[in-house]
Amino acid sequence: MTFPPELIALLRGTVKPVALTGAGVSQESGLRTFRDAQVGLWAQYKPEDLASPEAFRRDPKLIWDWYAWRREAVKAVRPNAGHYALVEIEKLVPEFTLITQNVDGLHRMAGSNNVLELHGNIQRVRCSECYTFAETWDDDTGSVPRCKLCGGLLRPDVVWFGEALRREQLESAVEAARMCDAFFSIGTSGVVQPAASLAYAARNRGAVVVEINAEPTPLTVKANYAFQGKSGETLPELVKAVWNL
Ligand code: BV8
Ligand code: ZN
Repeated sequence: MTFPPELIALLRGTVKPVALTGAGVSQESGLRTFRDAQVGLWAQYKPEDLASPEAFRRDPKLIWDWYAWRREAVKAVRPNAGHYALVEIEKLVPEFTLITQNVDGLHRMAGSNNVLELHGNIQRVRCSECYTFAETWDDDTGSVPRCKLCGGLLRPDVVWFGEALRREQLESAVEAARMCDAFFSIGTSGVVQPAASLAYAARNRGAVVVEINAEPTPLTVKANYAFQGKSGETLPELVKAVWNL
């Protein structure tokens, strides 16, 4: 794969790059993307209808089981070359910030440290009342496990639609996007807010915006460079081309 020489030159000079990833970066690990995740007994539900506090209030067991099913799916996969290429960038450029919408934890598993998990992490469980985190919980009680402190229902530590993102995480992400000199948007359809506005914040501050996605998104026409392809193939190639690895 060849990349425009001026882009290579630009990225060789980058000191504060940022990458925002979505479900597409985990697709080559065998995890379905958010939009294509609904298969089998979950096919009848739209993900954003399940990932909401209203849905949990309406039927906590249904939502608990959906996340238990997704936790098992994550346990069965491993990071792919796209995740590892982002680990390489962190080693090469100390001020690199990785922002992810993914709750699968695969970036950390790959070895990325400076990761902002904007929408939480599916492996973490906490009380829906007193916010206490549960290290262990009994999954086969036939009902939703309860908090040992206050008896509240346990829930996944993810941000549901209609819920605010954690303030410090969002502020760090917005700051990183505003201060960056290069912004990579990787494997995301760019529709969920506020994450989808970060690329525009970077572009408005003069950063070069590079999109790597399997299909066009609303950002494609606004990006300085847009590569339509698989992140697990394109990212390692780009890292090799820029940093002669
Ligand atoms: C909030 C965790 C308010 C849970 C998630 C402004 C305008 C319109 C709507 C809103 C707005 N502001 C807020 C909203 C509402 C809403 C929103 O954005 N709705 C959308 C649907 C329009 N936002 C919210 O509700 C946010 N909260 O606003 O709170 C508030 C404020 C203060 C006080 C109180 C309340 C919360 C948003 C977070 C929701 N939680 N996840 C869980 O996972 O179960 S969002 C979830 O969906 C993911 O985290 C991710 O963000 C999103 C899925 O998107 P992607 O990751 O991009 O995945 P997708 O499948 O869509 O696309 C994959 C792409 O990859 C595709 O393009 C595909 O082509 C590509 N691809 C596939 N394979 C590959 C590939 N690319 C490269 N390589 C491959 N191999
Ligand atoms: Zn509690």
